[in-house]
Amino acid sequence: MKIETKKHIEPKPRVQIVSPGRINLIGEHTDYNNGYVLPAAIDKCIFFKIEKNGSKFNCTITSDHYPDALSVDLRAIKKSEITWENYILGVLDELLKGGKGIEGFDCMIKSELPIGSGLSSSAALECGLTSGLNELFQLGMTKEEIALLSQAAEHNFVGTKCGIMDQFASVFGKQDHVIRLDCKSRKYKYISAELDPYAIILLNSNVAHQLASSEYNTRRLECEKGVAIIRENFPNVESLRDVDLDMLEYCSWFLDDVVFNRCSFVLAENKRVLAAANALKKCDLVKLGSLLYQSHEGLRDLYDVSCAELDFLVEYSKRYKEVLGARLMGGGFGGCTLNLVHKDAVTNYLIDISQAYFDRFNIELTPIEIALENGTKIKTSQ
Ligand code: GAF
Repeated sequence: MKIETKKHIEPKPRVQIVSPGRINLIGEHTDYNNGYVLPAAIDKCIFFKIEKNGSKFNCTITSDHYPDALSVDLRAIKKSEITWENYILGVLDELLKGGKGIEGFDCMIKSELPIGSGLSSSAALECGLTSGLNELFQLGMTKEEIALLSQAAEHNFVGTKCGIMDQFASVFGKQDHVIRLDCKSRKYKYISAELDPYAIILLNSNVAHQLASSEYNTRRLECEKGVAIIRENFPNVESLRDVDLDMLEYCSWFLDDVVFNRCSFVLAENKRVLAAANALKKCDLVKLGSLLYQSHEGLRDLYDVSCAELDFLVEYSKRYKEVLGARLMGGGFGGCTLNLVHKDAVTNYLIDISQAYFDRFNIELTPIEIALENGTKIKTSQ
C-alpha cells in the first residue's frame, strides 16, 4: 500500500505596505539644486500586498488602476511603453543592479492617490514597492537607501531627473509634522504643523499639461548651466546652494536672462523655506501665507512652470481675507494648488472658487482635504 505523505505547505510570508503621497508646504524646484524643502506625507496612499510565489524569476504585479497585469522575468528587465510599469521595472532594475537578492513575487496594488495631481503618486509607488521587497526578502535597506533607490528608478527608467523630496517625504513623514529637509546633507528636522484655526486645502485643477516632464528636465539643465557659468568665477560652487545674490548679480553679465531668472528663483525660494520654517515654529501664519503667495509669483514669473488654471486659482484666492496664502504645488504645469484657509471659511470658499473655475475653464475643481501622516507603514504576516 502506498502511503501518501502529506505535502508540507510552507506558509508564505506576506507583506502589506501603506505608502503615502506628499504635500509640499514650500520649496519647489530647490531639491535638485541641493536646497531646502518643507514637505509632509499625507493620509492619501497607495496600498500593496506582496508575497513570494515560489518561483526564482517570475513576478506578477496587478494594479486597480490598470486592466492588464504586468508580468516580469527578473532575468530580462527592459523598459516598457506603459508609464506606470516603468516605475515598477525601474525599482526592480535598481535592486538587481545593486545585487539585492530578490526572487519571484506577486504584488497587488490599490491606489487612492489621484495620478498627475502633484501628490506624488510616483514616489509612493516606487517607495512602497521598494519597502515591500526590502521587508519580504530581508534586504536590510535603511529608509534613506529606500528613498535614494526609488529616486534612481525614476531617473533611469522613467526619465524624470527628479530631486529627493517626494521619496523622502513618503518614507520619512511624521503625523502632524512637516519635514525641514536639507537636500544637500539630507539632514532633517520635524516641525510641528500647528495651523489651527487654519487648514491646508488642496485644489486639484484636474489639468496635467503634457509639458510637465520634459520641461522639468529642462529646468534642471538650466540650473546646471547657471552653476557651470557661476563656477567659472567662483570655483568652489558645486550647486546653487553655494551661491548668494551678490555672486549671482556679479555673474549676471555671463548668464542669459532665462538662466538668470531660474537661478534667482531658486535662491529666493531657499530663503523662503527657511523663513517659512521659522514662521511655522512661531505660529506666524500670516507670514507663512505671504511666503506662499511669493513662492507662486516666482514659480510663475521666474521659473515659468505655472499655467493659466493654476494662476487663476491663486489669484482668485487673494479675494478672501480668510485665505492667508496659496501657490501651485509640485513640479507645475497642472496638478494642485495648496491653500491656507480659515476653517470657518472653507465651505463658502470651496463653493465659490469651484463655480468660478468651472465658469472660466469648464473644468470641475476637486478639493482635497488632507492630514499630515506618518511615512511608509509596514505589516508582515505569515
Ligand atoms: C517633482 C519632483 F519629483 C520633486 O523632486 C521636486 O523637484 C518637485 O517636482 C518640485 O519641487 O515633484
